Amino acid sequence: MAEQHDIHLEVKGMTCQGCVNAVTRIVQRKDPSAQVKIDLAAGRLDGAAALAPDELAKAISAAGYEARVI
Ligand SMILES: [Cu+2]
Repeated sequence: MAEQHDIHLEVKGMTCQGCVNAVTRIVQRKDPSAQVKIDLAAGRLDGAAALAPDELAKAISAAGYEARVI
């Protein structure tokens, strides 16, 4: 079984629910079993995934958002 990592990211550039859905899809494409909770107002993503947090931040940033591990 894949190791789960706690994920805590700051994500800048999300302005609406569509952005939240897009970021959620990016995470789930990388790891379909990932648990993700996004706080749009706070610009925060918390959850758990089999990927390293910085790998997820890179994938999200590649889609045009500004993500960093916090
Ligand atoms: Cu949006």
